[in-house]
Amino acid sequence: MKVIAVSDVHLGTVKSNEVAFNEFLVTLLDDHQLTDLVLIGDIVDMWHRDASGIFLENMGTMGIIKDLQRKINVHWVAGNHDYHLLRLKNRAPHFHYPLEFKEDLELRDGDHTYRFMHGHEFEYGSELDFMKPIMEVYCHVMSDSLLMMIGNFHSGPQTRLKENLPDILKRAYDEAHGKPDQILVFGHTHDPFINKKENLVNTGSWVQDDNPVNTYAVLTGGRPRLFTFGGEEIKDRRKIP
Ligand SMILES: [Mn+2]
Repeated sequence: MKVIAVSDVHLGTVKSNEVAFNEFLVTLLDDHQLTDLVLIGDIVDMWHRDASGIFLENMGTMGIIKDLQRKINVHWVAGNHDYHLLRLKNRAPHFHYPLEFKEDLELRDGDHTYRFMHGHEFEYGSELDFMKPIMEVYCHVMSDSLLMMIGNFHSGPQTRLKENLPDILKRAYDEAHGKPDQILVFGHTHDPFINKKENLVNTGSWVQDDNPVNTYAVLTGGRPRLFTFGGEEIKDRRKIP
């Protein structure tokens, strides 16, 4: 089993590195070891674009994802910016969506479990249930102009989340703690890392100005690795907490 996990492409926003992301997806078609691709949320950004039009605008990306589905398993875990996707599955079986969208996901690899969550859960904490309908509404009513009026939401997570990043990482650590055979993989913060214990992984982002950028995680045999597309492996390990 070889899993590649990626998050926070924010397709539909001006700063999305969609060309590089599409190139990356195409390279996966030639990876004959690869068994699973996990999209961990905020792949499309419905807070900036029309919630249905965004798929018409990104048919190229969706086409490559469909090509990948003929060869490997593709999973899509919803993030806060594409939370509306969870609503689609309620309409089945009358409508046949090309993917099943999930709130979280576990994949078993021998003695190890890989757990995937987008990570807004760790930002919202106890407010999560309160935020769920709000994330749904945001996917429908938000737009670039409205976000600009609100101000704060418009800035990228590396700016916006700076102050609560320690809290987010602490909650992620608590979620992963005491589960020796599990690796927790999340995104949302646009801050890619693997911790020293190698049981907590953040997949980073594909958004301009983030640094490092265009990052993805590879999971094989219960071991995570982090790479920059077209660049180097990120080998340093962060102490969390
Ligand atoms: Mn997010």
